[in-house]
Amino acid sequence: MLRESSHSFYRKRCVTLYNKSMQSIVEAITKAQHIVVIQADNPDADSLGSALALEHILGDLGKKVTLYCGMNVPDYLRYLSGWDRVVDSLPAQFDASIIVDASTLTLLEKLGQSGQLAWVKAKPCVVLDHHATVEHKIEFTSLQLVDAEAASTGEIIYQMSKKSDWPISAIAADNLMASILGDTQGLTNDLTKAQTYRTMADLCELGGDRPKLEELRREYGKMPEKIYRYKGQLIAKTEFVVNGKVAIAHIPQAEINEYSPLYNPAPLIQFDMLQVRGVALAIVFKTYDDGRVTAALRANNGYPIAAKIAEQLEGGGHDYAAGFKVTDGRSYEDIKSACISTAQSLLDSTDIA
Ligand SMILES: [Mn+2]
Repeated sequence: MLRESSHSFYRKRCVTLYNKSMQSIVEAITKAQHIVVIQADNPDADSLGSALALEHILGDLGKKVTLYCGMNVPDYLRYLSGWDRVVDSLPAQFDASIIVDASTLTLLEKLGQSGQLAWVKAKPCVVLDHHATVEHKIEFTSLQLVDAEAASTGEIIYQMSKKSDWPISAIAADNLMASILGDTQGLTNDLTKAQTYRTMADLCELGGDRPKLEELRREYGKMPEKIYRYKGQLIAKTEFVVNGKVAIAHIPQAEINEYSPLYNPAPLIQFDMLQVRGVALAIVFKTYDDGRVTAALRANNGYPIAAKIAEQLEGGGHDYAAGFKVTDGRSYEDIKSACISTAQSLLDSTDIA
């Protein structure tokens, strides 16, 4: 009983704080005429969908909106029309900025390198994000709405627009849907809450068209026949080590040259590697003629070991998805053995559970 009421007191306090920060954010946006929407250096469907939705919503409010991202929009996201309006340099003049789907400085490196982060700091800057814990938190602005309960930044934008009576056109609804579907992997992962379905239902009523989005996404994900056959080759040479718990694929420079321009080879097979019975971890290595070795690590549910292995090789990431890049001349064989032995000891301790 006591726990119940102190919890509800805490919730109320959170909601009040949430509404207060939303209010000051809406005020800052209302005052600005030219707004820059900033995506971090790892654009995904949530950040791009959020940015495009804001472009439409704020544009319909009569504002000028510039979309910025320090990295190129990856090919697989180009089914979202408007991606080509994203530029990699800030305009000389703007009134305010909105950073979407990031609250860490680590992911704004490009902006830092270009010296343009100072321009952002000099004007009102809004942060809209849903990542609960981040390193190098943005501290130069207090206009932050970080809601870890939201499945995606698109959901936060939807709530804010609804509370502020901002118009959400059918195309803005499509973009918000894409942002939610991206982070929830099509409403299938545990970020998906009842509220997420409610938001999706509202977006449907506003004209969002999920079947059309899905069709476009699949169309852009299609591979040329040559890549389909290459996938077969990669599957045939996949190694299984540590009693079949670790799957390893290797892509040397010659294959990178031949196939990478057509399709990113790692995502081509990594999901399939994880679908092999008994596999806990899938590693895709790439080796380059200049001696560089990179790796993408993905782990199955129940084996939160990806980042721990990557960290051993000065990389990083999350429990289930991580990566590293070694440039100190160590051989591929050495790096592979180091990964296998770390994986082995981590899996030995995980298997107790
Ligand atoms: Mn996100």
